[in-house]
Amino acid sequence: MTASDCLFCRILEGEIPADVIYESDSALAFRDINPQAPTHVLIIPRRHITTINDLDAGDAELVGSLFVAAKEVARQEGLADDGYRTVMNCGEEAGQSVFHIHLHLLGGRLFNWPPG
Ligand code: DGP
Repeated sequence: MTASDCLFCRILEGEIPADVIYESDSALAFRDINPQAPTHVLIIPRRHITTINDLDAGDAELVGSLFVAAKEVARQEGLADDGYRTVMNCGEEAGQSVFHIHLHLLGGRLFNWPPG
């Protein structure tokens, strides 16, 4: 997959609009188009990585930066004290539909466990 085929690469390039709420050198966060909670934000790396299966040891810092971004977005959105969920789906059976890794940040309601 090239950047031009990837929806999230196109959002990163500004070719497709998104409601961006946080940016860092390595990550971008924007509101999910189909929210599953009052707050539903997607945090993506600026570099295209298709799935978790494609990660290398050298990507550890990049993946960590997604969680640092999640913490900051949760604070911005007022979720830090009550709690929130982070999820990264890998592959079709887990529900991954966009093949550029992304961390879902969901908050503002109660969540069940185990997830469906
Ligand atoms: P997943 O199913 O884990 O791959 O999550 C993909 C998410 O991406 C899903 O919750 C819907 C969201 N999404 C799909 N297309 C767009 C889009 O064009 N803009 C935004 N903001 N979100 C999108």
